[in-house]
Amino acid sequence: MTVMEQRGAYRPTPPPAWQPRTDPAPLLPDALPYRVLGTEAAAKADPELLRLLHAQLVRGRRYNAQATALTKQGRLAVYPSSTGQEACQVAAALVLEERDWLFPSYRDTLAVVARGVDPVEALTLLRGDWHTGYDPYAHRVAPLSTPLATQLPHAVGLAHAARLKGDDVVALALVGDGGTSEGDFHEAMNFAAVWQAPVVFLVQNNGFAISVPLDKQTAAPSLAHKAVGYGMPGRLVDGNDAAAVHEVLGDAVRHARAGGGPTLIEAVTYRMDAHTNADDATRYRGDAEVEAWRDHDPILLLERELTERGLLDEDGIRAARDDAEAMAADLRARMNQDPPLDPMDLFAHVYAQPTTQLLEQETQVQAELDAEAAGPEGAGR
Ligand SMILES: Cc1ncc(C[n+]2csc(CCOP(=O)(O)OP(=O)(O)O)c2C)c(N)n1
Repeated sequence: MTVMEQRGAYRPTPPPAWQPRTDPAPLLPDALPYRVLGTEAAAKADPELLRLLHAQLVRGRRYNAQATALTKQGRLAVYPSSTGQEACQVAAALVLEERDWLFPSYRDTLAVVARGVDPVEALTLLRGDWHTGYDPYAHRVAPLSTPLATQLPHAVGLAHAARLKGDDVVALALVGDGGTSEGDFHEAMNFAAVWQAPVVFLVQNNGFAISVPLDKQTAAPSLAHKAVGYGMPGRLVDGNDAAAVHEVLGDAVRHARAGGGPTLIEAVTYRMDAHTNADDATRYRGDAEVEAWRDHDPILLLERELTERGLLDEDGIRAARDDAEAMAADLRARMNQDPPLDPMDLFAHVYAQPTTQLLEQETQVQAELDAEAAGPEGAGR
């Protein structure tokens, strides 16, 4: 038979033994972000939880405002505000058990504080005083990560290790929309799904990676859809609806704890302030866009639900604001004190076994400090 005759006889058949490995349908996110507030689902929400969320949102908003003010007074080097994203921040902290771990990015100071870290300690890194600034083990909160998405593989590693050891621990990792374009995001997703690690990824899609809008960042139908390619469920939630974020995160944490593996959640929200106090957001977005989000403010949505259902009155709102003011006053007072700093601390906790170069630098800095302490007389000797 000639080659041409063979070709004529060829009938395409599927590759042997091929079949879909997983049915993708159950992994797909809903078409629209899941909502609770203002819908029938709100009737099922626990009133106590809603009131707690409200108090924490009000506190969180005040914390963001105070920290931003501290940058203007030169007390903080930089602050990436999460104003507008408080529902994600607070829900992330509240869904975790004490034994669980939170892996935040630089934007997530509020989640760190809501988890119980001292508000001043949570700002130490941003003040430029100290690595991390708090003890990660005390509240099981990893350091605020400035390199994008590097916290994600760390979260997967911790979750996987906990599972191997038989510890009933879940890791929750926070990342921005821009962070999902990083290689670390891919590696974390893949390992998490292959190992079925007890980890939950919360993407706060706040619209921008500094000045880069989402549509210049990804061609995916939604960030939640990215989950399907890795073989884990993707969920899409209204990130300004605190009750919805709390519910979706809670489901994912329980799923992970029960051995069901990871979930990727995209919370659709908006960064109301500039990227940081050092950024001018008017250069890349218009007022109309920002104004449209004011009607979908997380505190507004929750207050409306609570007051319409008679679960919160003026006194309750005032109490939440008073509590937030007291927290802000304390933060202001303590941040205005100059902490005693030892420059030699810079060299501590960098490596378990310091490198030769680090030891050389340490000796050099110590010598400079000694010369300074000795004054002009000692300097020449
Ligand atoms: C690996 C890495 N690349 C670049 C940067 C510079 N950088 C800091 S913030 C940022 C944008 C991140 O946007 P997104 O992930 O959406 O988070 P958001 O700031 O909106 O919370 C970039 C590119 C960085 N910190 N780390």
